[in-house]
Amino acid sequence: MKFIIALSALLFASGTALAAQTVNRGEMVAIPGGAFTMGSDDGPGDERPAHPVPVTPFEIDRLPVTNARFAEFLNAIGTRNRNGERLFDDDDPDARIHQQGARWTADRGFENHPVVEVSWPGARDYCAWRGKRLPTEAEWEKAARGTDGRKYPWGNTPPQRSRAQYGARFNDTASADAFPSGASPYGVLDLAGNAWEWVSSAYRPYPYKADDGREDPKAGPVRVTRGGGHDSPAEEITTTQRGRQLSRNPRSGHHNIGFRCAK
Ligand SMILES: [Ca+2]
Ligand SMILES: [Ca+2]
Repeated sequence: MKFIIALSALLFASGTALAAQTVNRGEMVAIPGGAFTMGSDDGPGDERPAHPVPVTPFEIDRLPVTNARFAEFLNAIGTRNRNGERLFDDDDPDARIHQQGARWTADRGFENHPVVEVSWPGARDYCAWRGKRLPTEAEWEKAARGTDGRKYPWGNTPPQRSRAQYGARFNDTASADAFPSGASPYGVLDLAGNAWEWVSSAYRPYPYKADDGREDPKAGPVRVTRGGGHDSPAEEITTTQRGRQLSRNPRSGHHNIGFRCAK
């Protein structure tokens, strides 16, 4: 009897701990400051070497920006900004937001999928419109892997389809909130797979240095994308992958690139 009481107390306690981890349903997640291990020693050349990088505390969106959320921006701002930069490839057959009458509306069934076909200026302007900004490459990676150098947001076990959308057909995106078991140590979702994610950083060799010009908004032209997409193979959805094989002209949108915001 004593054993049963002790066991149920234990189960209750672990259930409570689990609830505390998953109960935070806020839009943004606070990531503590401090150094973390960025890059890897055994991945592609552009991920090397693994090196400590400090970050200051920041918040990041729990989920990637969805088609429904981006439609609100298109209704307020349009598909080009004041400088004439193209924000969204509305004429691309891979876009999942269309005009119904005068209103931009997410395609039925795709409301909660990550938005794609947004250019890098479109991602930057969207975040500013929400009072946020794009995460840096270092911030994205810390939000994804924490401080223990893990290979995937959930740990080091190889990807399974229950944790992320990858290895799927062209344009076969999933709901942004479909993979709770793919959460990072901080509870950030859908980092691996589904849509690659624009970050603020220009694509430059490591070591990552925030003050060497790569965070200059005019630097570039090529920007880093992170996390891998729905049509990526398993080896591309690591926390360290920098999207080197990907076509990612920042002035255009792409069928497998979305983004999320930080502040
Ligand atoms: Ca992603
Ligand atoms: Ca396009």
